[in-house]
Amino acid sequence: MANLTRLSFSIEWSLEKKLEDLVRRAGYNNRSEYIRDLIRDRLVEEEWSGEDEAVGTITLVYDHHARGVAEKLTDLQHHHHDVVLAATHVHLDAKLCAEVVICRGRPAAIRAIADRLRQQKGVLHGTLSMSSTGAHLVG
Ligand code: NI
Repeated sequence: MANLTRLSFSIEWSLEKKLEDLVRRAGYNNRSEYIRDLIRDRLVEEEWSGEDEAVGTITLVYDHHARGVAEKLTDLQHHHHDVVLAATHVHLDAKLCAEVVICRGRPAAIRAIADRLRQQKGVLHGTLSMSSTGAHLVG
């Protein structure tokens, strides 16, 4: 890996034990890798809490027998076609469906779409996972 620098810092002994547990449980080979990823996670958080563009994945589980729910979810996605990039539908069983909606845009816009989708009657569960477009993570 290019451009590595070696850091030295102090933490409480008890905190170091917890760090070792976290590194081991997460399956990392060493602390450096783990801490690098922690920093990247934090940078991603900072990025999508601002005005920058983000990538968001909305996962919905719904009962397609609920009156009009499938049409309503599709209508909402068409209404926000500038932010919604793609959607994948999975028939989980005879009654339940999962839909994964991938978005790209301002974090506030993605959050608003996720909220509208999961508020619909018939939607049993909805999650939003936000990530970076990666622009600030390279170089
Ligand atoms: Ni279905």
